[in-house]
Amino acid sequence: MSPLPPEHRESVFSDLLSEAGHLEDRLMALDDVPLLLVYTHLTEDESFLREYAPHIKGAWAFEVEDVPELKRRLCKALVATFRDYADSGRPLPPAPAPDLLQRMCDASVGTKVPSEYMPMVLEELNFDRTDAKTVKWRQQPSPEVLENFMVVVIGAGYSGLAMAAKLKDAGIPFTVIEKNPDVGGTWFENTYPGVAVDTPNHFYSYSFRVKPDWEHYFATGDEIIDYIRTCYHEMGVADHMRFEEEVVSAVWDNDSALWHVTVRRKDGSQYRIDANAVVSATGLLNRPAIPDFPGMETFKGPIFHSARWDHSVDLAGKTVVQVGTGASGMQLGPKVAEVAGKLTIFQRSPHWARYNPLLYAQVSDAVKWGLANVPYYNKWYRFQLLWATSDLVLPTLKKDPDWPEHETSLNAANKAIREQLVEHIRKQLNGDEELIAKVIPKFPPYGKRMLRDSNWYSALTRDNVELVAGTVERITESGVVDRDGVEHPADVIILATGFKAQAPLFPMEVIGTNGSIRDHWGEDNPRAHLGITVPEFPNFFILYGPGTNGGHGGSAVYNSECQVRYTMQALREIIERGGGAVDVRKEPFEAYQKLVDDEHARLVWTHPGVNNWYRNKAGRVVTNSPWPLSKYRNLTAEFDPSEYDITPAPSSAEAGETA
Ligand code: N01
Repeated sequence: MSPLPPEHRESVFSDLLSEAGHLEDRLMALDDVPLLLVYTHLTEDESFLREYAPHIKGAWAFEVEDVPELKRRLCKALVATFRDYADSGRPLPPAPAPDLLQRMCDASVGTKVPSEYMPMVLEELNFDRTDAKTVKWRQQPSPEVLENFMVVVIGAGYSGLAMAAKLKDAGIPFTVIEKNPDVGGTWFENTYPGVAVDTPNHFYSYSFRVKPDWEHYFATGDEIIDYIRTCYHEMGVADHMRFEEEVVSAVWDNDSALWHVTVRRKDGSQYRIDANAVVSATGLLNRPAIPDFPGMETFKGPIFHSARWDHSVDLAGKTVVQVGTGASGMQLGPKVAEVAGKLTIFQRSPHWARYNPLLYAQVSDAVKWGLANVPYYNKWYRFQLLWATSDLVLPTLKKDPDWPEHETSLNAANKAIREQLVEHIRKQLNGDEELIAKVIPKFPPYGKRMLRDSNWYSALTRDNVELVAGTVERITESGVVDRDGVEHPADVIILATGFKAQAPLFPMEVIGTNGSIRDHWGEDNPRAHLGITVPEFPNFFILYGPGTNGGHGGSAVYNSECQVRYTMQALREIIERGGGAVDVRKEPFEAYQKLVDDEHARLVWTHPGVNNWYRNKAGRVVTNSPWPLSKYRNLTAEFDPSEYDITPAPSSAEAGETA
């Protein structure tokens, strides 16, 4: 079991003080800002906040100036505060009052945090332990009503498991169908060398299962999958899982108000579950996009996609060609370069990548101790990350219509980011002008997903690495031909070519009251109300659905928790009415699409100089959310029944299973 968070331990202060003379030194090893916020929170004394403010240049720990004397005084004051709490037996305070909270947030990240952000901060950090993200019954339904209800969840990745946890807490019967033999979704499937998160894991994790002892700030794939498995076991949902089974289709039956969900077992046989509601948690990036290069079938060696890594292929000493330089390509390329004899990388177009000194840093035992033992430290650290990785960036992604350098940047702040990125590239590539010219994108920063420099640029300077600009012309028996007709020999070809992100739910057949979801969405135009519901698909909910990918940053886990809460509220609405169906009306649905499209028109992903996987053939951004996290949170915080047609349950409907 995970250890109890410090806020839940009655003897927390006396335990800390039993560290005797060491406590102050132990605190000195922690990050300044979370300590500062803990102190301000526990005492309401803002003097340290004021003293520190000029030294805090940004929201990352490395953006705080080194001020050892000030920190020593802060740590002494904290020890005295802990003693005071221990002696008086006072409980921990609830959330800071609104004005103080605002000042704490502003000072701690070195900039003004919009006041709209505060409800989200309070909810996420859950100081008063109200757990506002958990949906509670307004009228407890009878056991019979609950017993006769059934939800099918498709997928056991991050989102599907969050849904499972909340369904279990509410006592709603459910079954999770997972095509893989284990939980984890994308983190189960992506096992390429170097796979890791690029969002800090202390934030890219469930708000209701905070882990204080992460080994890294940016966890490796192994560490993430371990976390997901631990959560899964602690959630106690194993009895609800069906692994190695795949949903083939879901067909809505109006008469019974049930979804007929056809499931295929590993042996190919099929069975049907009749469910009141279906929650799709199939993810966005799980169907590899395999290019159809001429001659591909003639290649004699192994060829595989980054998300289907063939671990039986030993790359040591081999001549490898890698196609693609997106998030996967940038992580795996430097690792392959370490073992391959030669690595040739095909870069169709360059990506931007930001340097972060914490990317490969290990969390020290001292910091792990602080996260596990100092009350509220973990929470304030999470706030810093929440801000640093998400909404801080979004304003820099808005097009300034009067900006003269609009081809390469969007506004002054975006240009400043561009200059930082270029400077970093120049430093890394040691004045190799030819290479520098190849890797600097012409489009503004963030036009494609902003990547992290995972030793990418330094790998490009290795003697055994060659970067080929442009796409693949064709593949031969023994190599890959570039646009200039030059053949690059290959023993192995790795396709880091991304995913079919514009056809969510594929290849499932989903049929609502008026045809298939494919007819509604066409080949590449998925749309959903708040990214979750689609008119004429009653009681069908999508997690990580259209228009919910966080292009500017943030955490997909955060967004999916918002969607889970909304879905739980919709289910509450249905169940408390004794069953039936909710179907989003076309007017609010269309109004929301317009809001999203109008906002995207102002943002970087519709910049004419960018090609990215966010836009469909018609140029519409279909995958990304244009909203700050706080706005998406506000939009989804309350399920609004007036936006839905609600029909009562037919008298004879019965959920169940048929062979
Ligand atoms: O895929 P991508 P990815 N010929 O689509 C190129 C998440 N993720 O798997 O840029 C030649 O970004 C394509 O070229 P271009 C994250 O959300 C997260 O890397 O389109 N080249 C590009 O270089 C990410 O955004 C992590 O011109 C072709 C590359 O292949 C998303 O997954 C790690 C081509 C595809 O890049 C997808 O990332 C990994 C062709 N026909 C992934 N087709 C984390 O760190 C495509 N390309 C959390």
